[in-house]
Amino acid sequence: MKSATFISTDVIRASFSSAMSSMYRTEVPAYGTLLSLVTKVNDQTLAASPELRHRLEQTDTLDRISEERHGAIRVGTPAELSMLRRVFAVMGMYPVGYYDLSEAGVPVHSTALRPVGDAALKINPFRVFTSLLRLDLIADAELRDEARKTLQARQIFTATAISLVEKAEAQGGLALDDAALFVKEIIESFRWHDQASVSRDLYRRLHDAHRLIADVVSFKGPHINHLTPRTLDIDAVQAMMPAYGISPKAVIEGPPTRACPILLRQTSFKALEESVSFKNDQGAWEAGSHSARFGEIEQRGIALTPKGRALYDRLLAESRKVVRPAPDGSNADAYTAALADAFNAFPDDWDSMRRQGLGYFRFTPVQNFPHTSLSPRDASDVETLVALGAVQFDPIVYEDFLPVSAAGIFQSNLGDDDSQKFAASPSQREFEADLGTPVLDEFAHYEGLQKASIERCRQHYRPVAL
Ligand code: OOG
Ligand code: NI
Repeated sequence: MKSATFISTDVIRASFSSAMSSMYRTEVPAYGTLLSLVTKVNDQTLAASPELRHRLEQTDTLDRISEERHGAIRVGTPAELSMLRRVFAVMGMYPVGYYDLSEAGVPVHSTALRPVGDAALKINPFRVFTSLLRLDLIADAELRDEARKTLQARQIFTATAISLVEKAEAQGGLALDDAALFVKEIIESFRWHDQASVSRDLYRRLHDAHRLIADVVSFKGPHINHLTPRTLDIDAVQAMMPAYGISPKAVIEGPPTRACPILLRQTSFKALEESVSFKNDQGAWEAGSHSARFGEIEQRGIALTPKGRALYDRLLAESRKVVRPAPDGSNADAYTAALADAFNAFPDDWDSMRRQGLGYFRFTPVQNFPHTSLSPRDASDVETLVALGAVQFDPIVYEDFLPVSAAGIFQSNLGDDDSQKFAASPSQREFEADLGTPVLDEFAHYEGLQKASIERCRQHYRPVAL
């Protein structure tokens, strides 16, 4: 009864996603350019492929494409991370997956805060790649202490935002006015601040330890560092970017171009050098610069099963043994060719992928199929239902991230001079303790979606008891 007056978490998330997008368009105009380019390419792709349009319409997912994006933020302390988890829960976003980036030379570990479940994803799939800085990976103890003290002294959320999170938790949701205020206040945490909160000297020392450490520690808050629209044809957008005045990174991360896209392909443009200022000993502001914010696009394909993912990982590793993409793009063509070559071993049609158990699918009853032609035995077996044309299957979209791609995106924005290496030290238990909850296992989640769709088909064709 009381809950009827609360705004749905999906609506709060959609409103937040749209507010973030307008803020970022104002802050980073190239993001706006990228958005128009993506919209144009998506429209062209849909016009050229009525079949794709039809499939997206049928699965009720056409509308989400143009709305779709992800963002990324980096926080500095366990307290910030756990508060973020509570903030995002108000918008129906929960931690899925654990990503250890230390292995790739980036001193963070991460999760995706995102909606789970079919209904929520259809309404708005906005997700945030959320990283926690690993101060334990800073070798210099003195610098580590200074960084920790600086982070402990900041408050990244407004007092109103915190009280609204507490209110939402206590009463189980937010009413209209509170929800609008919540979005307005939370946006403040992700805004860009060009006045650093550390001295130029400390900034330089943090930067020497790792550019990312300087980015997280030196500012008032965890500015959103990119927002990523989803394109239906990433090769086309990549090729058109230069004509729009944007220069993309050398190669697209992830799998090669395919008829049936798998997982995730991503590319980005380099972080911009931005003016910032540092306070000197006399209390006056002095000009400096920092590069943090960039643009990215992605194309999403089918979520793979552990078997499919193992095949993907193996083929990617094989191709990288032949050619490793150089950051300057000098061997981009050779890399693309080696990647395509390795992935010849990955079936490129939905039927084979389903039959070989490589990807997750959503099964739905075909409209107007005559129930009477089915025996109870046929009706209980989804493969038989598929063979008889009673059930159709559509790929379940991969909603998560890829550590190798994420590392490529991080690296393309860190510059090629970054020689610092960290020992690989995955630490999921510690991350979950800092977050305040375990992360959801992505495979279990996709498996659950597939199973539920099979169950709905069985129910649909269940013989009616006489
Ligand atoms: C996050 C990089 C990872 C992606 O799309 O894989 C990411 C960051 O730079 O903070 O966003
Ligand atoms: Ni990203």
